[in-house]
Amino acid sequence: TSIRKQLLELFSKADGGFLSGQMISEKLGCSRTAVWKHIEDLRKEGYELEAVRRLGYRIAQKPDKVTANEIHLGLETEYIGRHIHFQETVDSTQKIAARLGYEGAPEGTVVVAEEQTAGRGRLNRQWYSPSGTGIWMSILLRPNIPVHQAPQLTLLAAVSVAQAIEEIGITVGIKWPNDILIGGKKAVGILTELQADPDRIHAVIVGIGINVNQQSYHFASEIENIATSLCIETGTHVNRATLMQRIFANMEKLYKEYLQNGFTVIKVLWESYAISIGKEIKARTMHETLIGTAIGITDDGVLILEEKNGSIHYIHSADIEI
Ligand code: BTX
Repeated sequence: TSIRKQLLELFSKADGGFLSGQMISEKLGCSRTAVWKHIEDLRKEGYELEAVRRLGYRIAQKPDKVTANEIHLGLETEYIGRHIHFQETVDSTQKIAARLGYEGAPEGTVVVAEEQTAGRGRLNRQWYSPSGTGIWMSILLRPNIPVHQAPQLTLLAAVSVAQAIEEIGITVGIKWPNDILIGGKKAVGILTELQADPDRIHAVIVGIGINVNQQSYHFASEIENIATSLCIETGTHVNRATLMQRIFANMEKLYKEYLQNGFTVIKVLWESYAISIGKEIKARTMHETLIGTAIGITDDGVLILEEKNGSIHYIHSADIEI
C-alpha cells in the first residue's frame, strides 16, 4: 500500500534513527492505533523493528528481499537504483532491461529478480540464478561516450562490486575482463550489452550476477568446484539489498568521475584488483588461443598480452586462464 511506502520513506529519512509514534501518525495522517497496525504489518514482512518508550520505533534490520522498498530504504544515490523494476521470477533481467532501454527508461534504472530461469553469461553461456540466494540485476546507463569505450564500463562495474564486497571484509580479485574471484573461485559475473548506432550509444546494460547466500550444496555440479558465494566466504548471511545499495553508491561515484575525467582513475583502481596482470595466461579468443604474459590493459580497457617471442596482442574479448 502507499501508506506502507510512505512509512518506509519516513524511516529511510530517519537513517536508522527512531521515529515517535506521534510523529508517524501526524505525517501519515492516521491514528496511533493505525500506526501500530502498520508497524505490525512490517514485522510480519520480516522487518525487525525496535520499539523504545518515549523514543518510538527504529528499523534494526530489513528483510533479505530485493524489492524496491528494501532497496530504497537507506539508498544514498542520486539516480542509480532510484527506479527499480522488481519481479519475483524472470527469464533474464538483461532482456527486460533491454526492453526498458528501448522504451526510454531513465539512466540508473535497475531490473532485479529473486530468480532467473534463463540467466545468461557471455557467448550465450548459462548463468545459474537460483531463487532468493543471489543478486541478479541489470543496470541501465546512458553515457555520452564513443562506442569503442563501452568496455570500460564493465571494468568500472567490476571495481564498484569489488569495493562493496571488500567493505564486508572479503578480499577479492578481478580476472579480466569481468569475473570477480574470491580465493580463485568465481563469486560474480558481469555482462555488458549495448544499444548503439555506429556512432552513438543509446544505452549500456550492465548485468551483474552475485552469488550471495548460497551454500556449496546449492551449486549445480558443473560449477561446484569453480564457484563460491559471499556467505560461504564470510560464514554469515549477507543482506542483499544493503549490498546493492553499496554497489550503487560506489558505481555512481565512479561513473561521475569517469564521465568527468575519463578512465584514468578507474583504470588505476581496476589494476589494484587485477589478478591476471603480470602473470602467464592463456587467452582463448574467437579465433585463436594465445599464451603469454598479461602486461596490462590499455586506456580503453583492452588486455595487452605479450608472447614469448615478444609480439604484442591487443585482446578485446577472450576467456582467460591463469
Ligand atoms: P561468463 O560467460 O564469463 O561466465 C559464465 C560461466 O560461469 C558459465 O559457463 C559457468 O561455467 C559459470 N557459472 C554459471 N553460473 C555461475 C554462478 N552462479 N556462479 C559462478 N559461476 C557460474 C559471466 O559470464 C556474466 C554473468 C552475468 C549474469 C548476470 S545476472 C543478471 C543479468 N541477467 C543475465 O541474464 N545475466 C546477467
